[in-house]
Amino acid sequence: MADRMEIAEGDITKLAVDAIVNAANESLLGGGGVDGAIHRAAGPDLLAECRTLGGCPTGEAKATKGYRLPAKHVIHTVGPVWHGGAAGEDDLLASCYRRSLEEAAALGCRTVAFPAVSTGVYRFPPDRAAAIAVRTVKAFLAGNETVDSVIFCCFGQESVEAHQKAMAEVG
Ligand code: AR6
Repeated sequence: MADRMEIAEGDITKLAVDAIVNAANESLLGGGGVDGAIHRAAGPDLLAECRTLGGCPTGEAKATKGYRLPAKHVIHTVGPVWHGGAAGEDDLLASCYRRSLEEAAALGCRTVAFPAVSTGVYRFPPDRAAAIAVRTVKAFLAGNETVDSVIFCCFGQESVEAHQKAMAEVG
């Protein structure tokens, strides 16, 4: 399984994969962080398609095309805001990864890249988030043959180290 999961550092908007995942908010109408970067790189047609989706609940995922991105599709997921860990945050974050992969598989995507959902503006602790991400992706890949490989696209060294640690423990 470890050979189907990989850590990369850098800007997810540059990756020529079948699908990149966006860490969006419930409106799906754009924002800062990776969401802002994806909308800037994809161009205005992405926002136009997002407007037709009617938002997205936390823990869920919805797909659009990639427009000007090198990625064919964008899977928009809404991570939980961190409220201390007793408000269902772990399960909601796991659901983001699982539901995003289900959407990607339904579109026939073989390569999927994730940012570290919820670990920016939404303040989810990076180590805890990385452990959930790696564990959930590993479990999904074990039961799915459409998605071949998943890239954890980390922005900054702290995120890289959190995912390396999680891979060593779980992967
Ligand atoms: N490529 C890869 N990762 C990135 C990039 C990039 N270009 N830019 C930032 N990151 P965040 P959240 C990392 O805040 O915590 C938005 O306004 C970043 O360093 O983007 O889920 C939405 O509209 C961090 O590790 O998402 C929502 O309102 C990770 O991506 C809200 O923020 C996630 O940080 C969602 O907050």
